[in-house]
Amino acid sequence: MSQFTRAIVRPPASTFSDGLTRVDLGMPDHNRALSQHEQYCNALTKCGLSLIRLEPNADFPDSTFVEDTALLTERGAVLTRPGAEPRMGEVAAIEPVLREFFPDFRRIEPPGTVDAGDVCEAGNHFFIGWSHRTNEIGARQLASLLNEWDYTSSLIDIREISNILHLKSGIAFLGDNCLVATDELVQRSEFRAFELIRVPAGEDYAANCLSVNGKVLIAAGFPLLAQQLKRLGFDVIALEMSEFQKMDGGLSCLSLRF
Ligand code: CIR
Repeated sequence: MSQFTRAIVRPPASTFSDGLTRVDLGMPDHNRALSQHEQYCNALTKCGLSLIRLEPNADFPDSTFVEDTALLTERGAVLTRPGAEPRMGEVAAIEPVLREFFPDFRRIEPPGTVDAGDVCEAGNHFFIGWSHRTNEIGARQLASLLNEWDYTSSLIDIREISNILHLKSGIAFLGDNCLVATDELVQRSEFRAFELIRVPAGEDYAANCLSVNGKVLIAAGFPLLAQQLKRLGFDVIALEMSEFQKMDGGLSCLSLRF
């Protein structure tokens, strides 16, 4: 599992509530979102990361979900091409930052689309979700870039799973061959080689947890999964995520770690 030293974050802009969402949980409160974002930043700092804090970008309501715009690995970085038209411009806004830290970054080219929320790193293997955002062409482009860097990958078709936006809305890799997965994903043969932690019924949103330098960030309000992880010896930090959940986003989406 990668050790991280830095993370790129961008607070939710004033236009946050104009972003895309498929869930029906009401309008997010901007001030509450800002405060939840700040707590998230504090948690990353507690995990030993120094933060690269970008300015809020009101032109792109979903731009706080920085994870979708790039895939950062120890061997190289890829600028993605988000699958939702209103989000495509976010990559131009992240490109200068990426260039600073990964001068030789690669790109997903049209007509490929990839949201990096669909990409789950599991050691030297990457699971790439084929979703309604990441298309097959984009997924295969990414697989071939990863292959150049001696990573393996597999494509996971999640188009029929209606309650998740991205692959990582339903799975998370916690290191040590351990994968958290929702009911729909836990039985998939692609994950057979892993020790699987099944997300308890009613707690699917918590599947998008985030392992950072030996700690696991998890959304607050999902006690069963939190207890299960603690019992297994994980050092859990619970964070309020209600306002981001309203906009279909989870913990991993709020940062780019490297
Ligand atoms: C969207 O629909 O694109 C945003 N409202 C949420 C993106 C969440 N990103 C992620 O799960 N990686």
